[in-house]
Amino acid sequence: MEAGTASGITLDELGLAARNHALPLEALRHPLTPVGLHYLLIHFDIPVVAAASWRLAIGGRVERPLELTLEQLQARPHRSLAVTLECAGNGRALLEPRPASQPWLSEAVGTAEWTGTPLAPLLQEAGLADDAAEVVFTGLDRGVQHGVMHDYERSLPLAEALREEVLLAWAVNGEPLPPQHGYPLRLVVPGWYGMAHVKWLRAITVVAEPFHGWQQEVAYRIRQTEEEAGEPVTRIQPRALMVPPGLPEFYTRTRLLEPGSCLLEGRAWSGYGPVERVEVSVDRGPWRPAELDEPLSDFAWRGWRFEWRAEPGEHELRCRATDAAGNVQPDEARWNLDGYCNNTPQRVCVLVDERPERLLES
Ligand SMILES: Nc1nc2c(c(=O)[nH]1)N[C@H]1C(S)=C(S)[C@@H](COP(=O)(O)O)O[C@H]1N2
Ligand SMILES: [Mo]
Repeated sequence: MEAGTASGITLDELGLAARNHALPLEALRHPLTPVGLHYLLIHFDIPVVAAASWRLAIGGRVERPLELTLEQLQARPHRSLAVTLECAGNGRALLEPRPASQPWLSEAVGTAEWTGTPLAPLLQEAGLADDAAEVVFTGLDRGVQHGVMHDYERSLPLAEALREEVLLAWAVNGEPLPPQHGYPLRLVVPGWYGMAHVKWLRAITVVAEPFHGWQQEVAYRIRQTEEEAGEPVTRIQPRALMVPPGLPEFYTRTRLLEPGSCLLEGRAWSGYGPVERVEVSVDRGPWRPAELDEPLSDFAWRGWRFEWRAEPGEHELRCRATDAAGNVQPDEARWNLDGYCNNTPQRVCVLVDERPERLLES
C-alpha cells in the first residue's frame, strides 16, 4: 500500500492513468520486461504509420541533408542494448500537493532490449556544420499542452547525441516496435529519463542555437514557480523497487504473508552509473544491505534480494538504492511544480499472520 496522498484524483487524471499504464510490480521478476508490461507514456495520440511511405529526414546545420527509408536504416550497422527507461514524472502522485498530470505512483519503469543503428555515424555522414550545438528530434505526434499547439520534439546537446550508445531503434525485445512504443523508429538515449527517447521519429535537425520547444523549455524543468526557468531534467535518479511479497488484497494491494523466512527481491537502477548499494528497512529500522546481481548492461537495472524474517503483525518495508556517483534516494520528497524526479523510497505494507486475512477486518 502506498502512502495515501492521492486523494481527490480527478476523472482527467484517471483518463491519463488508464491510457498510460505502469509496470505491474510483480513484473520486476522479469530481467527484460515483456513488451506488454513495459510502462507507457504518450502525450497525444498514437500515430498510425505506413512503413512504406515513412521517411526519416536528417537536416539543419549539416553539409548533406539525408532522407532515409526504414530499409536503408536497417541495412546499416546495428546493435542491441538493454536499457532501463523511467518516466521523469514517476512518483508524482505521492507529492503533496499533487501536481495535476499523469498520476504515477512509483512504477513508471521498464527494461527492454532495444535494437537499432547508432546515431553518431549518421550525423557524421551528414556532415556537422562548425556551429552545430544541439540536435532536435521530432515525432509524428502533435497536440496541445497548456494551450500551446506543438509537435512532440526534444533536443539533446551535441555531445550527448554523439554518445556511441545513443540509438535509432526499430525493434524491442527482438520484435518490430509496436505502435505504442514508437513504430517504426524511436530514439533511445541510455541513462536519460523517458522524455528524451522520442518516439515515431520523423526528423532529426541539427541546430546552432539552444532549442526552445515546449517540451524542452516549459516541460521537464525542475522549478518551484511558473515564472522560474528552472533546471532541465536529464539523467535518471537512482531508485530501487521490490516485488511486493506474499499475496495481494484486491482493492488496497496490501500484502498478506505467513510468518517465517521471506525472500524480498527487486531491481534497482540509475542514470549516473550502476547502482552500487541497495538497502532494506523494516518498520523504519536501520537500512540493511541487500545482495546484488550483475547489471544487465551499463544502462539497465540490476536484481537484488534480501532475506527477511517476517514476524506476526503489520509491517512497512522500504528499499533504497545508491549509485556509483554517490546519489542516494532521499527520505523527503523534493517538491517541484510539475512533479519530476520524486525518488523517495518505495513503501510496501505487509500483514503477517498464520491467517493474514484476519488482520484486514480490523
Ligand atoms: N513522440 C513522442 N515521444 C515520446 C513521448 C511522446 O508523447 N511522444 N513521450 C515521452 C515520455 S514522457 C516517455 S516517459 C517515454 C515513454 O516511452 P514508452 O511509452 O515507450 O515507455 O517516451 C517519450 N517519447
Ligand atoms: Mo515521461
